[in-house]
Amino acid sequence: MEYENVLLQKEGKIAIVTINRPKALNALNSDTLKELDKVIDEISNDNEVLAVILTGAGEKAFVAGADISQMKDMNVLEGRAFAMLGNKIFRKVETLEKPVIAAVNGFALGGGCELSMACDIRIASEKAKFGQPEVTLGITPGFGGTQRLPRLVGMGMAKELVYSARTINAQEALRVGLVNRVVAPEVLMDEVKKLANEIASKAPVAVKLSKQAINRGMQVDMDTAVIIEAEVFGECFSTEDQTDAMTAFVEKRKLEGFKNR
Ligand code: DAK
Repeated sequence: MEYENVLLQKEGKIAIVTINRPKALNALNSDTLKELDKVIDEISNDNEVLAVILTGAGEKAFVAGADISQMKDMNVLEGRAFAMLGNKIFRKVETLEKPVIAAVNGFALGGGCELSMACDIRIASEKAKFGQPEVTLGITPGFGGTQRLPRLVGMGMAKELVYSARTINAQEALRVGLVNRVVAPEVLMDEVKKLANEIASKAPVAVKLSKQAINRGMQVDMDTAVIIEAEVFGECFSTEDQTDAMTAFVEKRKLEGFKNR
């Protein structure tokens, strides 16, 4: 399918999704969110894709936030509808049955920082900048910032960042645990593709179920969490991949590849 504000490319087992409004620093308006929704559905239904990379077009921005010029004149109902739309899509990214890596190439502010946090892993270029500037605009973070940021960096740091609206650079984001790694801008996509391919070479069902177990387990108490882990662990034994991989190990031979999706 053709999209205007979002690019979808496939490279082998990897899908690369690029938010493509570089003139507006890839700000998320409703049209872009709706396209992103469709792109995620397309990827979800594509059995060939085993890992996803999400990035922003151009040199400057990952996503500089929700589109302020569109939000400016929203009334209460429109604001709520916009928040519901964004939240639905970000949750879709978070629960997609394939790992999603954010390649943060520049500004990740407001809704952009929130979009990166809905991804499983964040790799930042040295030029990346993160922040939740909403309170400078008279609003609270609306796409999960008050919820995912404290889960990632802890409540104290999240409160400091949200209340002060301060923008932090990639090294500080690394220090507080917002990103996994910081790399030079010119190698960002290569590094992210390397990681995506590494993940895509593993048993897809086991990766998918690991994501599910981590996501579900983080929302509940430890007693419930270990039951979730046992459930998904058990499910792995319904796959040929588990039998094939363990047999190959015992027979001291290399497995040719995984079959199950
Ligand atoms: N929205 C719309 N346009 C944006 C934009 C944004 N978020 N960010 C940048 N642009 C546009 C600029 O208006 C400019 O357009 P032209 O003037 O060229 O037409 C173009 O991108 C280039 O930007 P600048 O000229 O400003 O570039 P600079 O290098 O000087 O500055 C900057 C870069 C990232 C520091 C600056 O653009 C900036 O401060 N941008 C705004 C960043 C920001 O505040 N982002 C957070 C937005 S608030 C909710 C749902 C969602 C949200 C909240 C509530 N509910 C419904 C409850 C989420 C909110 C947000 O994300």
